[in-house]
Amino acid sequence: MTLGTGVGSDEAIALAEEFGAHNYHPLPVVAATAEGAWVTDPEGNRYLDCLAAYSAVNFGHGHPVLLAAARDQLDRVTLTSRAFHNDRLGPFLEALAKLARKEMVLPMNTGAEAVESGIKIARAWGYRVKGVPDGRAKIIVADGNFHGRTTTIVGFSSDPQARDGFGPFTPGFVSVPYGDAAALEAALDDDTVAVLLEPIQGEAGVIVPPPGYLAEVRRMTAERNILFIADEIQSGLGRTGATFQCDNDDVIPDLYLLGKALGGGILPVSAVVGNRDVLGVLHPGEHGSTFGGNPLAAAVGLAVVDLLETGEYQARARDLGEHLRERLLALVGHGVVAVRSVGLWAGVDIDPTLGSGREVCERLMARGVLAKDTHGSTIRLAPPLVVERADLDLAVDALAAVLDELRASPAKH
Ligand code: IF1
Repeated sequence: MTLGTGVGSDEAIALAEEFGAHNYHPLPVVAATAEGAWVTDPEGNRYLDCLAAYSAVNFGHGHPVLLAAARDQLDRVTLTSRAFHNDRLGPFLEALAKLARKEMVLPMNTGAEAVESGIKIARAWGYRVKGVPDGRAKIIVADGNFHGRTTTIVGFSSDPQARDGFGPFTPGFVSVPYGDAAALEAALDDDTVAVLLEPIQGEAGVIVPPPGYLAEVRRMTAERNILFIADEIQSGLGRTGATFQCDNDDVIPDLYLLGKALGGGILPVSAVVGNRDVLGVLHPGEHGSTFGGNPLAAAVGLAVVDLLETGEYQARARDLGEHLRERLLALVGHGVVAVRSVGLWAGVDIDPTLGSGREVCERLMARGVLAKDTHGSTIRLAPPLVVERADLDLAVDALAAVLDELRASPAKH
């Protein structure tokens, strides 16, 4: 028996397998409906979502306020392109700029587009404001970065799986060890226009830099008239217990790159947020996007900003994140090697002799919990910020049970 009008799980998987490019290896679970932190498959089985679409579903599946904003706008106007104005974009841009304590917003769609836009803006600013000779702009990035999947972005990735086979790549990027302020400072020179960093590296395994690192990056870039660009596409919008992860370090970057949760888990919405002295370098016709700033995205984005202005989701991430951290730390020595967490975002290193992250996630799925491995034996836990405390306990209890299972009989690698 299947719910609604979708196909059953087996058919859904078979069709995706036959007709879809194999650029993913999904867990064998099929979402048919979802609400809050829970996903239901076509046969009615329920799973606790501890991935939240890599932090794009911070406000939970089917948030009533966000759905209402989307439903209302669907009956008004959804897309005209930026060749004309619409009555939703201005209020969204104003609200987002104020949330970030900045002056201007460039609205885009996906995270990678925001990153690419940030790169173009930094280069244009370097040539037109800083005075770097044309073609010489250099951007410093960090080893272990993940900023998206375009050929320019994977070109400065240190992950062979992300970059091999996709060259030739865009020049003008230098990668330094993440968290090493001295190495970063040594890489800065007169042609450096920006430093692009994730305040916490997500795909690398929720890697939290040493205390003071971001403040050091802010100091050295400000001293040298270099832009500090914070990629908060995954770390931002409540996930780490603050509006932006940079807030937790009392750091204000020149540009915030935002995405994922900005679209409320409904549609792609991303943005570059900064001040006029940087974003003002763009002139009409120099950059754009068919869907960027469309009225449907703006209506949902404004509703997301309104939710963030309450501070409720940031507080939940802080308070519940403390509980999650305590529970996970109790597993260290019982199959867990290390835990890194800020707010409701945790990287958990499993003892590799017990099994891979994938193996652990497959067994969690069998216990009704959905999570995603990053690399090797690290799993990432990032439930929607609306998750209940009891559900967090359910997830950690399931992880403990899986680890007990594996310790009793380690998975065959
Ligand atoms: C996939 C990873 C996470 C991001 C940061 C920019 C982007 C992302 C910090 C690009 C996107 C997504 C992409 C998705 C899986 C997921 C991911 F595993 F790929 F690395 F979250 F860690 N900056 N991350 O995390 O945003 O263009 O996707 O909207 O590509 O498999 P996007």
